[in-house]
Amino acid sequence: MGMFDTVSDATIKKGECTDIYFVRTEEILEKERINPLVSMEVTAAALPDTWGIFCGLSDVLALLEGVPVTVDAMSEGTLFYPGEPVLRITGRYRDFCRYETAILGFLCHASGIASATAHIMCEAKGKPVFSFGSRRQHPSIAMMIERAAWIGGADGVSNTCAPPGMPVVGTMPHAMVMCFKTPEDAWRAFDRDSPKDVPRIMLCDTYCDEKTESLHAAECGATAVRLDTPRSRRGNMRAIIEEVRWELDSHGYSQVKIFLSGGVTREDVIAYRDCVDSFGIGGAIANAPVVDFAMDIVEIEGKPKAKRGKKSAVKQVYELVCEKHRTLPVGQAPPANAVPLIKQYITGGKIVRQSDMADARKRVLAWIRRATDETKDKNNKKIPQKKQSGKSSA
Ligand code: PCP
Repeated sequence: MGMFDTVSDATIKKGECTDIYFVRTEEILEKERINPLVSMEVTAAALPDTWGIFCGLSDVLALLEGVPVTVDAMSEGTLFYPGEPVLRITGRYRDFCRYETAILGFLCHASGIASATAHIMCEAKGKPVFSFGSRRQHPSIAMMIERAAWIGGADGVSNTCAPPGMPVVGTMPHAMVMCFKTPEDAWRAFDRDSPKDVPRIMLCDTYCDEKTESLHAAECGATAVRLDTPRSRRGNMRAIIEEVRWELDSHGYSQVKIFLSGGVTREDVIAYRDCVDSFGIGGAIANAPVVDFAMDIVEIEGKPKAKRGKKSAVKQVYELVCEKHRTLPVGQAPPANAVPLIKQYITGGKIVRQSDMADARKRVLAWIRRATDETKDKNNKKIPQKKQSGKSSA
């Protein structure tokens, strides 16, 4: 037993963090001398949104390295739709049956966080969003949360245990403000003592009205004010934000930005993206609903076979230029210019391709850009065109 209520890496790697029915299945199949060659695919029958972002493969590769199986998968950061296989394992069933629990756990959780982040980023329309939610989950998985949020397109993360390669950012807690005699003392100390590259974002809701504290913070050198207004005080958050903006502008602080945090949801991002400069989001990222992936046999001894509700045969998913993805059985010719999305990552227990976090993020950022441009185009098309009649209707 470790110090905390967590399962060790070694236990997970041995396949000992599993559902009991897999252990019993292994024993029964062994006694009966049954160990068929199977292909199993991971799919989500439904998603909370129209699309999801595939994430968590790097942990699956670490788990299955050395297990005599072949693993084909979409790259991390790939957009997927319900029903599409995102990962396939081929091997003797008894050799990997006990790993299903951990495999699904890795993929369901990380993909849930990456998907929620990507949807939020699409709605933010270019306004920076930071992942502040590692405190909403067990600390032992903070690295996974921040990695998935980064792959999903977040502009930075707050936990110091984030994997290398992403900005670790933060402002100041209410507790720090309260350790000083006045908020002004706290803001001045923050400005005095913080490294030069730390943005001077001052928390402005500890004791007084946001407008009053924001003006005082601006006088103390704030480059941005963080509004983390408690629920009990949020009569009309938009009115509060607009009032803060108005007063900052009219007192000569138009360069001071507004940073919103505290229970911010995707709906809040849509509601306030026009009047807020950046967002700090905790629960809506870290507590995102998991993707309901399932892992099912689709072939036994090279022959298509599936339970009801699932499509048999090993499949490839293709990206097409002018339509959504298309899923076809492996071996069936794809349409011209179709790009296969499933690649081999493990061959006979050996990792033959690594999953790269930076590449995964690039894929998601390209999609967010595309989705944002498509919305812009749609909105532009909605603007009624003036008739070229030569007459003006004043
Ligand atoms: C925390 C942090 C962010 C919150 C949590 C993000 O606020 O400062 O604003 O998580 P959420 O989106 O799930 O709310 P507090 O709990 O007020 O903590 P502190 O006073 O330390 O800022």
